[in-house]
Amino acid sequence: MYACGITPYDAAHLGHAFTYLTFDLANRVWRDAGHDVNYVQNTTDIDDPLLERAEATGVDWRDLAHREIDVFREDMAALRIIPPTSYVGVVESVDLISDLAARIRATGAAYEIDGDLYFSAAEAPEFGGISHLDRGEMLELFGERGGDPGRTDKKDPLDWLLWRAERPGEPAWDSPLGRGRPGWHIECSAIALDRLGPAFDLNGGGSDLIFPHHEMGAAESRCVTGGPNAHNHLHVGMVGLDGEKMSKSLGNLVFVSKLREQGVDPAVIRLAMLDHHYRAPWEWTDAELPAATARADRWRAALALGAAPDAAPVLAAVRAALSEDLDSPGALAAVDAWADAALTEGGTDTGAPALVRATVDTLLGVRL
Ligand code: 5CA
Ligand code: ZN
Repeated sequence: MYACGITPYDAAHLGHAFTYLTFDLANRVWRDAGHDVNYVQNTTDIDDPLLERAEATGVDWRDLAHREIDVFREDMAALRIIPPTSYVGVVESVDLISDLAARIRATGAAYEIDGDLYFSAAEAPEFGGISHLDRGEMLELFGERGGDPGRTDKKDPLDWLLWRAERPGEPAWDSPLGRGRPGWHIECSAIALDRLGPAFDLNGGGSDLIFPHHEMGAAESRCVTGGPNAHNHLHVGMVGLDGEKMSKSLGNLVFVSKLREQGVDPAVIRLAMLDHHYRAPWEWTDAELPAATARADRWRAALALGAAPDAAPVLAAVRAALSEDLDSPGALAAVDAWADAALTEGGTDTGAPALVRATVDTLLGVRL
């Protein structure tokens, strides 16, 4: 599977964490089923927002990226998110990305404007098949999410950049397309194609990436393979704060690293996120941490008992919930029911606490 990784110009917020938690659940379910999971995640270590933040704060863009990548990986480890099989940066992949851009150009689906290479949306069969938006919605989202619908010398406002010719003061690399740097979408289609091949099992990220990112990336991949990039797409609902999507550009952020600094137990942060189903957007509020802390306390008390009700049904219920579209709230409810019964009615199974502990640790990633 492939999950779109961070653009490392700021620390990871709860929205990022929720997206990677969702992929972590998929990873755990597959591993539990005995599969060998090849999980690839990119790092957008060169892009406009990173260069802008580096410029604004007087830091070298490479130093900024390295610093934020380190914090991100510490946060993910604290949240017990199993690392991908490979993290792949864009800077280390420039050759492979420019190679895909050159292959696309060779098919005739791309054209040049002053050294910038554009994918022609008119040359993308099945364009729209992932996002199902009308053209007006596409144009609006394209403008909001890194596209350039206002560039008037393109054939179609929706045509997107594959390769950006060198600009003064911007980093650039030599390539068959001239000196420049990759456009955004092609980094993911090139890295996924290289590491996972065509038609891998699961591609995704947050729902803000459905359009344009995943639609355009899929078109690039289809252009050279003739088929879908992935059999399934997973998009995680946006986590919001105060009525807005939590986003680095809006600045309404709750950082995982800040919560950790404040002494919040990462298992509690994880439990708070698990109480939301990945498909639905939700809001982080001040009620999240107290509720998750109370749940962790109840579970810990039940796990500390010498004997408790039989735990085999808990394991079965957690597996069943997760296999039903990663229903993490349903999985928590199954453990709640067991903990409540253990604490109020007691039980006779001396092995039960250990089995529940292992279930919660392995399948939900919560170590208590
Ligand atoms: N580097 C690109 C993907 S190639 C990117 O979108 N980076 S990011 O840092 O902006 O986001 C990293 C991941 O977190 C993406 O999968 C994105 O969809 C997801 N994400 C961003 N904001 C939120 C949010 N508020 N709620 C849930 N997921 C989010
Ligand atoms: Zn991506």
